[in-house]
Amino acid sequence: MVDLSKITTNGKAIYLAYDHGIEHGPVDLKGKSIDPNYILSLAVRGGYNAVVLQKGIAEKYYPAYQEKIPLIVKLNGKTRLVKGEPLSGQICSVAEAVELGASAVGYTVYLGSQHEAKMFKEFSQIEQEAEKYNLAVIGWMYPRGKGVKDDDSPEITAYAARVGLELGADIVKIKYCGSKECFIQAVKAAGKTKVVLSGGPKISDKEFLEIVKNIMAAGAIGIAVGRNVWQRENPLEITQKIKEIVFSN
Ligand code: FBP
Repeated sequence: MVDLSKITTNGKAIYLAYDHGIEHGPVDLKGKSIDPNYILSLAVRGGYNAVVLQKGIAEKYYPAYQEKIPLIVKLNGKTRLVKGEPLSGQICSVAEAVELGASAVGYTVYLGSQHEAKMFKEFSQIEQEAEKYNLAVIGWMYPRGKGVKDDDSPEITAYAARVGLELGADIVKIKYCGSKECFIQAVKAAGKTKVVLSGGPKISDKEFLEIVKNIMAAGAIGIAVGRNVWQRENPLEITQKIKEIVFSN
C-alpha cells in the first residue's frame, strides 16, 4: 500500500479541487476564484491537506506555495464543449507531475462511456508509473455516458467505487448518492481503497455539511471539493466547519 501520510492527517483528508478551468470554464470561477493565487492562499490558510491543480496552473503558481501545501496534479481533463460519449485524455505524465512537486496524482475515469477502455488503459499505465515514485493515485470515478441512466443511484455509485478498487486506485473520489446508507455500500465496495467525496454544484451550508457528516459516518476519509468552498463569500468559515466534522470522526 502506498504511503498516504503526506496527504492525510490521522488518516483523514480535505482536498481543495481547482481543476474546473478545463472542466467547466471560467463560468464556474466567479469573482476572486478566477485567480489561482486566491485559491492557493485559501488552501494554505484553510489548512487543506492538498490542492488539486492541472499542470499549467501548477507550473506557474505552485512554486510559491510548495513549502506550504502538498499538490495533487490532475493528469487528464476535458472541456464541457465536447458532445457525445465522454473521453478525458491524459495531458500530463506522472514524471511531469513529480517534476511539478506532486505528492499524488489524479485521473478521471468515465465508467460506462464507450471510451472507457482507453481511460482504463491510461489509468493502469499511470498506476505503474506512480508506483515507481511511491505516489498515490486518486481516481475521479464518474459513471457517465449513454449507457448510464442514473449516475447517482446507489448501485452505480458503489459500482464506481468498486471499479476504482479493481483498477488499483489508492483513493476514489465519488459523488454523493443521497444518503449515509448508500454511501456505506460504496465505501464497502471500495474495500481497502479510501473514499473521498466529490462536491458538486454549490448548495446551502446546511445541506453541504449534512452530506459531509453522512459520508464521514459512512466511512469515507474526507472530501475533495471545489465549488462548495471557493464559491462562497466566506470559504474559510465553511472550511472550519468541514474540518470539525472530518477530523473529529
Ligand atoms: P466540485 O466540488 O466543485 O464539484 O469539484 C469536484 C470535481 O470533480 C472537480 O475536480 C472537477 O473539475 C469537477 O468536479 C468535474 O465536474 P463534473 O461533474 O461537471 O464533471
